[in-house]
Amino acid sequence: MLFVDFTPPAPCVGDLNNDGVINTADLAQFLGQFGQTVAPGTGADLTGDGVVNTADLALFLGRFGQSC
Ligand SMILES: [Ca+2]
Repeated sequence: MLFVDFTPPAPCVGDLNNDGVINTADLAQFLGQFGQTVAPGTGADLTGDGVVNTADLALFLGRFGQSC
């Protein structure tokens, strides 16, 4: 019997340009939004509090270089 996993892929936190890798291209986007107020959870607001700040940067850097 074949089981198919329909679990949706986990959101790739930090992959801002959705190319599957968290790299310098994402960092450029991240820094472009740093300090800005955005809709919670969008763009570089990785923590979902509506502000792109050092908390988001810490999360971003923790995932830097990973693929997903
Ligand atoms: Ca990317």
